[in-house]
Amino acid sequence: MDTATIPRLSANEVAAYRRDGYVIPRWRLSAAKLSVLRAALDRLIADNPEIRPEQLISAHLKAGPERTRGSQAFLDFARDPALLDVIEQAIGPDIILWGCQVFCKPPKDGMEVPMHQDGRYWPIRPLATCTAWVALDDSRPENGCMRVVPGSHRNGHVYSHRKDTRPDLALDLVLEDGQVKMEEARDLVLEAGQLSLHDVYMVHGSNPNRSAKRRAGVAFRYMPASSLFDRALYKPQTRADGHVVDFTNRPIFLVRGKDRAGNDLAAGRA
Ligand SMILES: O=C(O)CCC(=O)C(=O)O
Repeated sequence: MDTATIPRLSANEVAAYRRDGYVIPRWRLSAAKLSVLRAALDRLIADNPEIRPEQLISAHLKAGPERTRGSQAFLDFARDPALLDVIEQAIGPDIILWGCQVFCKPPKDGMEVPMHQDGRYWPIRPLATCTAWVALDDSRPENGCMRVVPGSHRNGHVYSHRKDTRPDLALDLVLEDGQVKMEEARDLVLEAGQLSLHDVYMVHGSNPNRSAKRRAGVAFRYMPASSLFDRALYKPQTRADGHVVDFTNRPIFLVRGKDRAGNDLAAGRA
């Protein structure tokens, strides 16, 4: 089924997203769309040999403050009207695409993504985002699929995280123990071309990839344009491994509706 014919989320899917903080919708990308994104992934990896493939931040920007030499194909897909219809059901009609990260775990040494809440990292107030995580490879427990704690978003609370700069972690903030029932974590098993949606408060992460199969996904970050992408909240950061995050100068895109919060939509444009 092509994205042009993607049905909107069913009432049950919307209810599951609200209840659990994530959902795997029924639909999937067409083989053609998937192969465009997989080709973009191959180019992205070839063009960015100095960046770990789990840390390809701003993969949709050809050139940006975060060093990645990205691909227009990701930006084009992020604007697909049928995908936006789905996102609209999650966060409403005014939508800003503010991020796009590739998390590609190579075979054998794919990094762990420690359990975390996205909201701990992001300069969005009020805090809100729906991530569409598109599987570019089959994503299973053996190759480090995402793991989620259903319902952990429900009280809209950002739990405490500790800094952990081990080089084999793709992110450096880890949820402190004892706040969320980790024994309730579930694997998000996806075939290439399927996707999951998750809420900014939901606790999630993924194990290292020790298998012989690559596990790649691309995460598109959408916020309601009633929230502010507050560029002054966090200074640009370069981690010890050279991985750069710069919210100050990152371009963001109004992809549907109107900006309602005075967002700076011109910053970072060439
Ligand atoms: O790809 C992964 O394993 C983790 C992705 C993630 O943390 C995210 O999209 O917020």
